[in-house]
Amino acid sequence: MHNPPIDILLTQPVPEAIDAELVSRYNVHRLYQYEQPQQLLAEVGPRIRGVVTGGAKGLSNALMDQLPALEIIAISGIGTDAVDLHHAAGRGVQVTTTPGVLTADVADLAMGLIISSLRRLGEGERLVRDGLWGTVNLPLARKVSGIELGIVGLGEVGKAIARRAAAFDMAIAYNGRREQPESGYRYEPDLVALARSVDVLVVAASADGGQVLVTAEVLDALGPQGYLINVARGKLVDEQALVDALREQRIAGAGLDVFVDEPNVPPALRDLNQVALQPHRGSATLQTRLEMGRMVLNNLEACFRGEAPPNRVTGR
Ligand code: 8YV
Repeated sequence: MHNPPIDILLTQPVPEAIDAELVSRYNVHRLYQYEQPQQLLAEVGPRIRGVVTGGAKGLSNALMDQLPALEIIAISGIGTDAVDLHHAAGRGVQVTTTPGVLTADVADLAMGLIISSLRRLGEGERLVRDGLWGTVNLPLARKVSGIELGIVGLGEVGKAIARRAAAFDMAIAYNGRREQPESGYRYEPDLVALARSVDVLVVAASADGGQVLVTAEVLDALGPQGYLINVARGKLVDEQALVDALREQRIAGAGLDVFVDEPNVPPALRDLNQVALQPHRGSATLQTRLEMGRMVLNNLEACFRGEAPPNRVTGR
């Protein structure tokens, strides 16, 4: 335990072992346990020196400004789009992430969503669970191996998806801010053209730019035999356009782990059989969340020792 004690705020749960380690070092306040968070913030807000949050959860400017002693926002994740980095820098607050350790998990889930949506695994499971096997015939599915795969964003996660896809004999192309000839994959600078040329489009891009990448035009280019997979951020896709394209069968299906307004998923998406759905589970394995938690601990400790945290995105 630091002396004098250091107060930190958790905006979402962390694995038990990480929570226990945090408790052994700091005064831990769990904001997510309060139905009236302002009650906690009024009491401890002025003392909070560190926040632990998720990539999707982030930290609003309003909440950041209720923490005058804040020194670090330690994100358990890689996305920084839910933190205003400019505002944090203006406050002298360091922001850290947990790069590298969740790449495999997110890529694995992307492959899972590709297989689940093309092979209609959800529909098959529901049919068996509902006791309808033998009375209801499931339509034939879409072959996975050998498809044309388009990756939106060939970052670490995008490259990991490509490596996995190659093992399924997929032909791989990508779109992104810059060409990466060393990758050996086909680069398509125009996202609409990429969508038109592939069977499955996987969104693996950073949302730090803030813009919608997958528009109605991209979805129409993907076409009635095409599938959209998203393991990045819901805000990268025009969600209403996606719902309309699915409903009107202008695309064949989707596999989605992220949504615009989590945890609120549009009923239209939940009702569609040809959509595989997951509640933002990209990095949600015990092994990976423990590794992320250990990186969070290292970032916090470095900051409170007055050193540059190893995974600093911005800061002093
Ligand atoms: C996080 C994420 O792991 O890494 C990110 O940016 O969105 C997630 O996969 C999740 O927010 C838990 O911290």
